[in-house]
Amino acid sequence: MDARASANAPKQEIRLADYQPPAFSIETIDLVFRLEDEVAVVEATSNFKREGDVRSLTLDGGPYMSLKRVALNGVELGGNAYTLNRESLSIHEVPDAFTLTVVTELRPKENTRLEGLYFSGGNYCTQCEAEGFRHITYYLDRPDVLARYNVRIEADKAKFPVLLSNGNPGAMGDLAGGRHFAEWHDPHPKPAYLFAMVAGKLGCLTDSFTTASGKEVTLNIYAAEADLAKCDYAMASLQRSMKWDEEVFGLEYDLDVYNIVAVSDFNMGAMENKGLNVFNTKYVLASPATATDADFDHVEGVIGHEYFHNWTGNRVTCRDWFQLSLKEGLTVFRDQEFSSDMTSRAVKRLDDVRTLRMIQFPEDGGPLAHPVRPEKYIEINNFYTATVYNKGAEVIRMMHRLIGADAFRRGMDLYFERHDGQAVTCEDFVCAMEDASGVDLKHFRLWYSQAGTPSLTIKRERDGTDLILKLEQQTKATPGQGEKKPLHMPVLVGWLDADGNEIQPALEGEGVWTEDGCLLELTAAHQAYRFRDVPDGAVPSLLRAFTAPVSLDHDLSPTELAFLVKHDRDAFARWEAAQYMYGDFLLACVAGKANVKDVPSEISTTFSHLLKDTVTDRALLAELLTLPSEIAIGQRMDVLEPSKIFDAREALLAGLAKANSEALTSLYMSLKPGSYDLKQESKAQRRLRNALLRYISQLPGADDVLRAHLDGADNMTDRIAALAMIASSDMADREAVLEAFYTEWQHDDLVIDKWFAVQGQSTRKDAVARVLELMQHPAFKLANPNRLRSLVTSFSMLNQARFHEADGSGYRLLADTIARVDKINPQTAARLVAPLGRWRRMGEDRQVLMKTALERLRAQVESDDVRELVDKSLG
Ligand code: B3K
Ligand code: ZN
Repeated sequence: MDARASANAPKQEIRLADYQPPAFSIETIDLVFRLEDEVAVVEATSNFKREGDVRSLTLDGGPYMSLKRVALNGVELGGNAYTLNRESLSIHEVPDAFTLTVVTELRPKENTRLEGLYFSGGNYCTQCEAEGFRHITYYLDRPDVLARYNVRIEADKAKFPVLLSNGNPGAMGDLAGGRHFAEWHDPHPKPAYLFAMVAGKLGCLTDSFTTASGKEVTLNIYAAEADLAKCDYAMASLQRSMKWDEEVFGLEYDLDVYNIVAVSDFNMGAMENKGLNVFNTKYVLASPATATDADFDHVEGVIGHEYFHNWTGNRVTCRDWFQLSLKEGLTVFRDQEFSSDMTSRAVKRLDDVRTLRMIQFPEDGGPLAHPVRPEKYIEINNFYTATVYNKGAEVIRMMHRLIGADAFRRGMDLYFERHDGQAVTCEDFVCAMEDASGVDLKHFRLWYSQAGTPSLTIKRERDGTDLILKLEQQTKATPGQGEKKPLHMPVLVGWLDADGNEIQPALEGEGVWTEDGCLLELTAAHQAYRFRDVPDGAVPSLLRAFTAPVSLDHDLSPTELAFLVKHDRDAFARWEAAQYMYGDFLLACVAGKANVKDVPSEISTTFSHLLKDTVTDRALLAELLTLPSEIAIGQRMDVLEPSKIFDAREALLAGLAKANSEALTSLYMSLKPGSYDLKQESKAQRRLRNALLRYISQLPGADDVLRAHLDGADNMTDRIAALAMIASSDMADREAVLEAFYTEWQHDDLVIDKWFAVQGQSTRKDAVARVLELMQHPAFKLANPNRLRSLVTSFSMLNQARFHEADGSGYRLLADTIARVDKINPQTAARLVAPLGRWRRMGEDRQVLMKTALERLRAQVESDDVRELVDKSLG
């Protein structure tokens, strides 16, 4: 009974409009896993109840498992009682209520897709979201079928001493032949995508957390024995997350134990399986010697994210996968808030906005654009996107801003009161917010269904003593959505008088002054706001805190931008003003309208002023001194010219370095690190010192400074900052330095990932050849997603100048790699496609080269995952 042989027809498109509730419900499922050397036998016994008007039961399945047995109410079914296809098993006639036993056989060691049950580093683990469970057994693999799970795992005791599944532990004991078993019971009904099972030889770090209501929860982090020393930060982050969710949202943990397992082969960051999170090692393991400050922050953020899913995702889940942002947008919002409270709110906000602009804006402006709640898909795994996650979080953030923090909390309470234990829709969430706040969000809902980044233009008009802000919004057509409507968005603005003091001129019209500024609610395509008695020389601070995910255009002059960089009390707006100030000049240089050697006085004065600033938080200062990324600059151009952008940016960097060499060097010297710790101030100091190093790397004698920075470092943040600059430099012993780094760290996968990444991002002219050469390196593993991304994604997403090499070699490299990875791991291959799809943004020559690469790839594609994205990219 092997379904593998049947035809492999491309998957059909699935539409939100076609949603039908399930025809059967499942009360409980008992799963027995018998893990052998080469195979895993899975016996699944479920209690079904008919809910709809159908006679037959159709279960989801997949081509990689063999069906061994089917029994209904204990009676084995013959082949004529069911139909087995590549992707389903249909039992022809079933009673209203019955028990079905399905036995399947799997080959986890052959599973390189890392979906379903697979083997990583000698351990068995699972990944079921979105549709991995159907590769373990035939089942109703959809998020609106919630069942209670009882799991029994049997395996060799010496090879797999640790046996884990969801929920609370039950019986365990020895079996004949050196084997043992463990049972797990999850009292909370859940969809199959939240199922998890792990069997392995793992070390364990144990601690505990006492909930607000006094229940003690055991916390375990499982990892390879040698990595246990690197799990402390993850454990502390978990405890902080649990406390934060109680304090901020009144949400407590609901099982006796919370288990986390770190595995090194993982498609994504981590997975929120009920009571048993499976994590990519990248987001668990961290030590000062091996992890950067950013890594520590990511560990805290992802640990928090998965923990917060326990309520937003697990207790209340999604009705169907179109509602993915219901859990992901909301949980990203929650993890962002958590990190803001743990670190610096101001810097966290600009980091998040930068990510949004680097990844989501290009997605929204290209062939893969889709709404936060998509309307159709072929492969759901292709929709775990920055739009669903990050723009989804911005949508939640806008609601939070529009109804206010207190009403938002009441809305969350109401949401859980209404929907605990249910599978619901984005609409249900918005309704709870509406009902709790009394605010009408009818128009606001459009953010869920309309794709594309709106452009917002704000212009000023003087009228006597009044100042009118004229707002205009517009969203360009996206694939399949020609007509766009104006959106309902919060726009926070402030006013500064000529001395830089915050003023609050009276507003005539819709809007209200709050602590942070004046909150305008834009709902129409054009809207004007009249501010009374605005003194001469006053400057508006626009879109403070980035209250809406839009691309902003305004009429602020370079002098006004420089003024805002100096005086605005809104950290985000200060940074934004700096970005515009540098960016406007760089764009003029690229367009040939300015000479990069003639740095405008606003920029040079502001830059040297910042170098003397002793008040501003150092992490923010680092960001104010950093030029906008090539991607950010490119987004403001109609036709992208990567090499011109790169050259202009490098030249401005060098120019600023030269003009401020003394100030840069003395500030750098004054920031000599003390003994290493992870306090906010210390992290901020490293961030500033490394930002300065980037300028200093342009000065004569830089080689010695870079080498000293690297050799003198007692932490990975400083080490990798220097190594990245060395990898892009012409330093004579560059190769020797890189080689020595490799030799020193070759035992540590996550550090070697960084070693690949800095070379993937090297802006040296030989970058493409280098990446190709590194793909032959013994430590490069195409099948390991972390390793693959460290080299190839670093190159294709971040190394703009070299990826867009005029001879098309960067495009060929990427397309060939995708074709190879497609045969191993389609999900991960699909995540590499996006950069090639942006050909419409390029000049004609590059358009041709990119399309040729895509077409070549199209001819080799085997998976639905990659095919869906390549087809959309070709348009
Ligand atoms: N929910 C998982 C993502 C699963 C991805 C499936 N392709 C991680 C997260 O967002 O928390
Ligand atoms: Zn998530």
